[in-house]
Amino acid sequence: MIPAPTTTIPGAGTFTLTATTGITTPPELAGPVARFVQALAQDTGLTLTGTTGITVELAPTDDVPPAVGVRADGAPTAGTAPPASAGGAGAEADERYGLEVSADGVRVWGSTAEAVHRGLTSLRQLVSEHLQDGTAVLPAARFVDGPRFAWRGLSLDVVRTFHGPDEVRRIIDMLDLYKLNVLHLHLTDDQGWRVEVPSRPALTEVGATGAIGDRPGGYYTQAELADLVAYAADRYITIVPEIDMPGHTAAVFKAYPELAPADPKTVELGNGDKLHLGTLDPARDETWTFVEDVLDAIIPQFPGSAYVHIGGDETWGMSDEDHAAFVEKASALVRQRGKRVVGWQEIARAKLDPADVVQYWLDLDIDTMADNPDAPTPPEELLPVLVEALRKAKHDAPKALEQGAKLIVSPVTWLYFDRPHADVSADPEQEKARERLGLEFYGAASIEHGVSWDPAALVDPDQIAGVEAAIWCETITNSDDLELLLLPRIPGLAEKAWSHQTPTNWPEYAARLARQSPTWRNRTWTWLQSTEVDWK
Ligand code: TNX
Repeated sequence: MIPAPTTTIPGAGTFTLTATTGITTPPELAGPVARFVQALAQDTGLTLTGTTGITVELAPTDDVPPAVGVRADGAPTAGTAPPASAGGAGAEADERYGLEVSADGVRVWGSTAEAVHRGLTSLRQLVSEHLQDGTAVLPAARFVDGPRFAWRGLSLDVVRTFHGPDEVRRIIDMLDLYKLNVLHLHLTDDQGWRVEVPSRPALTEVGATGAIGDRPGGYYTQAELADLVAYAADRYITIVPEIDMPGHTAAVFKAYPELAPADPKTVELGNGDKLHLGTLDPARDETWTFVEDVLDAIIPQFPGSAYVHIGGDETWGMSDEDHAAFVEKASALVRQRGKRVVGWQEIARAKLDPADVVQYWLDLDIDTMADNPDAPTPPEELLPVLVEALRKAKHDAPKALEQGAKLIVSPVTWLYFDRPHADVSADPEQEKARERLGLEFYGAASIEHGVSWDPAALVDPDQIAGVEAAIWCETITNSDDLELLLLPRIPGLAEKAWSHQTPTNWPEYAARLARQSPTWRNRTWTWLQSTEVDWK
């Protein structure tokens, strides 16, 4: 199984699961059970039609430690008091479950429907691993399991390449299979605006038309987003919206030129892409009318998220004072609307509230990265603007912690899935795609590299809000490209975010990873067929 369960106790005997197996369930668990049956059929082709064999029930499992960090839906994790700030969902969200296979049958339990859902996800993986000709002979065992971190996410860039709702649902399915519970949608950036704001129609009519180069633009209608939010919520995944401000706003300026600086400059990056230097101006009233219009339209579309991500990153050319003024006012507007603030680490240069969450991404030390074998290799000549950004970034995480905020761990070195793959594909066609995918200046990273770290070695676990990977789509042109960079990296993310088992033993992990491929094949997910893994 991936992520590895907290405890596994082998038993005696086996249970044989076939299409004539069925599930006994109390009515409160009918939803998770129906979705399990459907997902198992998609994973394996096996449709359960019987009435007995698997029993699910609501029963507490507190014999593994509760998760550390915060939840994106604002619910307190097991064992923590509800946070005082507004926006919390109230009810405790305990994800810990038990799963027992014995000669008599399979039992899955947990104190919440969410916990039972996570346990049934483990059962999907067990069945897939043991299935042969429509029969899964499951070895008896008792698993008691729970997450290490409460926020386990993926940040998805839907701007540089627009990914439509069908593709986003495939990504949600991947997150679900690996017990990840946050999809952070990067909805706005220089190249496009991807979400409807009815009071600001030009954002979608004008701002959504582009992407990088001549790739098609696009945006999610309110109805499409509502469907995605519900699809994710059915799988206990929270979609957290990001509105990136005050930088990365060229699409806003295209739609509403009156918000743009007098002379917005760009810097060519030499790879067909460019940095946009213009930012929203905190000194102008029209900036704040705009931000309020956007927040008032976006927040109701994500009722399950206790957080709004305000971006705050890479405000090229903006003074520190203006950046801080912008972040503080935008954050206040978010809090006034009952939501908590999350932002990229640059927001730590402003005054934070201890309930804010800061996403730590720039783990690169400009002075030592050239000698660090794990870190991306800096190009010979970094643009001066990037050197300056890296020098400042060093102080962000300490500043966040000094202010009492927690960190989402998203280091470029370990969790930027737009690093090229170092592993070679066994498939010649795929090998061609691999060679053009990922940002060259990051340097390539192997699948083994992706599991050879520990979040707790970077940040004290008590100060970790969660663990989140990021996929940026500058080099990605379609959904095959996207999936090729995501898989097999997503399971590695889950191993770090959910599993308590650390360090990861590569041969043991690679064997578990190999057993995932039948499900991926059945799901038609594209994955890097690395020659380092003995795929089934
Ligand atoms: C930095 S990470 C960015 C993105 C780029 C990414 C490429 C962050 C907060 N900003 O705008 O797409 O690098 O990896």
